Amino acid sequence: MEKQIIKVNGMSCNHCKMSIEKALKEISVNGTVNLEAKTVTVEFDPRKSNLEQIIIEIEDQGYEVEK
Ligand SMILES: [Cu+2]
Repeated sequence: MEKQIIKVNGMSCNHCKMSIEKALKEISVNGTVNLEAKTVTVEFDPRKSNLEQIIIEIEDQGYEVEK
């Protein structure tokens, strides 16, 4: 499993947290949102998912990923 911490802007409440975590789960990524730190910690199998795909998934939910 690969672990990465992504900086994400625009997450403000539990709804944001849940929608991102749910969207990531759908692409087999274990994501944990930290609202205070404005981060998403992701754990994934690099054979099944990749960071690019994860960023797209988060942006599709309407949030801005800091690159
Ligand atoms: Cu929200």
